Amino acid sequence: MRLFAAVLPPAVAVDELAAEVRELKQLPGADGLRWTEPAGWHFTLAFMGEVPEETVPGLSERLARAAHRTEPFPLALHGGGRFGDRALWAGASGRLDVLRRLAERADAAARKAGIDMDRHRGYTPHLTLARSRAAAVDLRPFVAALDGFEGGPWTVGELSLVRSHLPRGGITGQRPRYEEVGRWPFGGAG
Ligand code: 2AM
Repeated sequence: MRLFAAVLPPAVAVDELAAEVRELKQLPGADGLRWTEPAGWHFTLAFMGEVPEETVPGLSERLARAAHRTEPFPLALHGGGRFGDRALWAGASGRLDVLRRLAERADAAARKAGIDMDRHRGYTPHLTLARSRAAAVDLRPFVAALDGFEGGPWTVGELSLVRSHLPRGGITGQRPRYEEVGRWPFGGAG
């Protein structure tokens, strides 16, 4: 099954961002983008790709340990950015250092569970809002519009393992469906 570890924002944060995204969708070019659904919004920590069923218990055990070693930390949705003209995303503020450490721990957990992880080129905390369709859309005005966006902070207290169900037959416009298959609380501070 296709899996990734993630931090899921709480409903209040999702609602704030959804209101912001409604504004973004009024901008020229918005129709040329494939927007992600609020119900699936997440900050990816480590993408594992296809993982055999028998690997999941060991992976879960190691992710539980990674979570236990992490202290709860504040995070807020903040501004945005883009990956070239391919993807538009919302960024974060708060303890990005702890988020980054958590991403490293999730990556290490997956490796120790025997999953062949890509060598990552630096971790960019991001929540993907839209991807371009075939024709490139200039994403700069969208990033500029997100510039002043600051959601309310929340305390991240758990790590999630999410399964991605890809759309059948790659039908254009269809999005993957995400299903949380595991969740582990962080350990105490320190
Ligand atoms: P993205 O949002 O930047 O596309 C589920 O696919 C999540 O895993 C997405 O948030 C996606 O990031 C992330 N991811 C990281 N590497 C990936 C890869 N090689 N293929 C698909 N998704 C990947």
